[in-house]
Amino acid sequence: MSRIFWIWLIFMAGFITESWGAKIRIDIRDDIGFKFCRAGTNICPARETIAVGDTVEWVHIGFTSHTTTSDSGVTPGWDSGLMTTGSTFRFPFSQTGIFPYHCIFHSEVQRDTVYVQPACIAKAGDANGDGNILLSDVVVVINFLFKSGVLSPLCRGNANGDGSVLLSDVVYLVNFLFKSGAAPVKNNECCL
Ligand SMILES: [Ca+2]
Ligand SMILES: [Ca+2]
Repeated sequence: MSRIFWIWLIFMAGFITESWGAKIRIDIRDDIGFKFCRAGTNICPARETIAVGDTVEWVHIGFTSHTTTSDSGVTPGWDSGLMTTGSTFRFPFSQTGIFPYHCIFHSEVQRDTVYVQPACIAKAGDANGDGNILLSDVVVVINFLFKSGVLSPLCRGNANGDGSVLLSDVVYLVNFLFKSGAAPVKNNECCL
């Protein structure tokens, strides 16, 4: 393999890592009180719900000094340090969870929370990952349960959304396919 190919591959890998997830902007304001707001709106606090891998970018569009600082005990945490008009701070969220934060100068009133959900990478019930829910998916779940077959991610087989993959999911899928039963329930990263 040529050296140029490897350099290209490493470059592309870096590019893909860099572009993983969306960027969500939150405005830091003090014109309507000390607040964190959804970008370009008066929805404050922003209370943004994002997916794992997304990055929040705080943009200071106020006049006085602020920070975006995770509450004590929040892991992984962040602290922008002092921000002034026009400055920005980015933090990538790599774990699911609830992340409360505040401005250290106005912590009584300037508070917000980022809610991080699993990234959607699969579809519940589509056990073989081909995009459709068919009898072949039932077979995959049966193989997983009784023949050490592979099911990845596990939520693909959790058709009834109760948190585990059991025979009841096979029954659920069969009912969906042949008896007009309810559709598989979105769960965890199977939320497509
Ligand atoms: Ca399928
Ligand atoms: Ca289940």
